[in-house]
Amino acid sequence: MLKIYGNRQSGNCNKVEYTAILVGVSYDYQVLDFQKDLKTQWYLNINPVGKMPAIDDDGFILFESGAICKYICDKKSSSLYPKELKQRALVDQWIDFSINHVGVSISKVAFNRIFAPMFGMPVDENSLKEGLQWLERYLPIVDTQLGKSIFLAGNELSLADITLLSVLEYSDKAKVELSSYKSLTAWRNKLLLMDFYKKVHSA
Ligand SMILES: N[C@@H](CCC(=O)N[C@@H](CS)C(=O)NCC(=O)O)C(=O)O
Repeated sequence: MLKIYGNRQSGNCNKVEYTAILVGVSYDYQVLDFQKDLKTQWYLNINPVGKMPAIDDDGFILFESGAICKYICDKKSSSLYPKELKQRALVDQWIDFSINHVGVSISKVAFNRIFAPMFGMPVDENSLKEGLQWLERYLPIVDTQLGKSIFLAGNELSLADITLLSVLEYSDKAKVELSSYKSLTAWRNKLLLMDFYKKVHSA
């Protein structure tokens, strides 16, 4: 059976679990402790980077959440990651944009507003400001797109939506104001009510 190594405090780990639920694959979830497990030899043998998530699919080991999600979708021939060339390219475009632009910006804000204070580390005001400025540039792009189609890469739910949703996982705690982005907020509220999301967040 597919084994997922992760922790439900992590957006990247949740993205993998959302995908597993949506494609209908059975899995065994091994909860990892951020402090105790990641740099142990047994886990470094699974993911030499010492980060989560990772999977073990009957001996096939994989790390990097994006690669894992695509593997799970393709294994189940799921339309969540479409096969058709151009539709897949659009899904990949929004996955990459969500991670490399929205995600990187939110990480700067989340680090300085949540994790630095939590771990007694200095807050980098410049990095925080930069993250917020970048979000002002990038969030309107997804908001506009979600005003044109029901989901991010068209009118079907795809891995692009799951990726953006997981990138936004810390937005509330990091006090990133999304309410002015009407289409994005309506899209997110719809996903938050779906069974896959509720299942992970009630586990
Ligand atoms: N690019 C990696 C990022 C993995 C990552 O940064 N994981 C975080 C949790 S979201 C982690 O394990 N952090 C603990 C650490 O760096 O010690 C992926 O998408 O899987």
